[in-house]
Amino acid sequence: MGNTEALRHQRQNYQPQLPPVLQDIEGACLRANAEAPPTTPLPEHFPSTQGLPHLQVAALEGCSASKAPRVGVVLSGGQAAGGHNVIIGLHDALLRRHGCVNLIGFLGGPSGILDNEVVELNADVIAPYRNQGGFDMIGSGRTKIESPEQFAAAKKTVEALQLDGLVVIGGDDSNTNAALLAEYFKAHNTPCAVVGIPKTIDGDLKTEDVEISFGFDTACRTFSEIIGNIARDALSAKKYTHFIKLMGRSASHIALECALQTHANVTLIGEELARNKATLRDVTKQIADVIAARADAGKNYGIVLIPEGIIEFLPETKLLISELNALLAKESKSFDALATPEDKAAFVVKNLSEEAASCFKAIPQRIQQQLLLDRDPHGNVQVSKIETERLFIASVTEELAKRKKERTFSGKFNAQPHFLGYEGRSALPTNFDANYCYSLGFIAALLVEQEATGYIAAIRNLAGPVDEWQPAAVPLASLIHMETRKGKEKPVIKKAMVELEGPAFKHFATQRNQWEVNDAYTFPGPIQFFGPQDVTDQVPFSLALEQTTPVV
Ligand code: FBP
Repeated sequence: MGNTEALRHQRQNYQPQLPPVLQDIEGACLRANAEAPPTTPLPEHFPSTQGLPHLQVAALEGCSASKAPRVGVVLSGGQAAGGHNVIIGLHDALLRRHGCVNLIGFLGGPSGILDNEVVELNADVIAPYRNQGGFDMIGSGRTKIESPEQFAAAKKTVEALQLDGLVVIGGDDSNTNAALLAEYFKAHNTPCAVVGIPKTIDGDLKTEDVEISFGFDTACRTFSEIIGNIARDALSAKKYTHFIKLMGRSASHIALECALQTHANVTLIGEELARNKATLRDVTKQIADVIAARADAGKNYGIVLIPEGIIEFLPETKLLISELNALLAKESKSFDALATPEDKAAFVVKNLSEEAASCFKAIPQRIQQQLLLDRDPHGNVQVSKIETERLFIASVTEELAKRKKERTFSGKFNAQPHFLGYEGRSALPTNFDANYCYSLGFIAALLVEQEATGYIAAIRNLAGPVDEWQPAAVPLASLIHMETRKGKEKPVIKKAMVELEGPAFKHFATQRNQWEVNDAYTFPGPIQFFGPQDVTDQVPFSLALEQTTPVV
């Protein structure tokens, strides 16, 4: 019988690559980066942690380890491949610098901090997770540490555990939390350094200094493999147009990266549609035009990529969602008391503005129900659960039927819906994510040991070979700006959206016309761990383009 775990075991033996300055972790130090002056846009929110310098990891004469720190680590939010390697990097760096490790993991995400639920992370516990996907070593969660009581509970826990450092592995919101916790601990004389690590498959935690979040590469490569397989099937069967929704929340980074990797016929980019003030009707027409042009060329098949957050960008669906959120928050009692889905639909139609109600009535019943029933604990529409791929299949079917009647479309249209998300979040990390995460763990170990609180670990020049990576740390407070969240102004890390003037989008924009009717699909195949380096050690195409490396 074969060994179904053979690859997993081989991966456990992979030794992640480190940039030179981290290879010699025993002699590594942090020093201020003179070229990046300290900036704190909102000093009033960070009186104790404002004005911190940007840091670089360097090998300095006479640099040596100080006392072995006691460190807690937490995984926060959705899974992203490589999280285990951050923890293992942290462990290995502490061991190499101090000869011993005092590392504990908070169970189930930030709630583990509030409830002081922990597990000791020693060499035996972490060993099975080397270079493995998922967050199952300690679990994750979406609890936010926001209220004064929660901050006080976090302080109580780190004091009870005598932690010198807390490493928060999370996305924009979790790193905002890390910035606020660092400030709170400093202001309350709790000597625990809080360090953030950029995690999320969505790719929306990104700045000039934080080039990419981990997990994005593995997720996009997994999705692109599947899209390539579907494209090959479409080319063979020649009878389906596949509508593929891709996870990624509001930003369309994943859709853009997958488009660059697979050359799908149509890829919607939410940020572009918003800039063009495109309506549902415009997008339907755009997709139908490509399907009709392909049909004229004898191609009754194709691939359409749809980012998860698209309906937040189209004016009428955006208005509908915001009115629904407000209405159902205000009228939750009367709404919940209604017995049937039909009664609920009638109730909202009666209470929405004319514009929002007509948008609601125009969308398929199945999607109407999702808008009304799949709501988060705050009562808001769960945008990620809306089957936009089916929404567009319905609207394009209608449009093409109309064109058929008018004799402007004579092709065939058979659609297949897909949703890619969970398939890519916990896959075996690519070499890029495995190396990146292991290195981030090393940087976090240095930051905690040197009491550098309020920083996010980062690496510059990530599109280059690992030998040329430049480990660094960026003050979290320098990334914070004010934003309206649930009707209140809050200091938060800004979500990075697709930059329409950036090289990745511009490259896509110059190529996409050729991908519409030509069958220019590329077939990336599965992530590879063995073989030539140009196959195993690829970097995300959008990152390469941003760092002016050509992609093919
Ligand atoms: P994070 O922002 O926490 O990294 O979440 C990533 C993500 O995969 C999103 O793309 C997606 O919308 C969301 O998680 C789904 O999360 P859940 O499975 O908890 O509903």
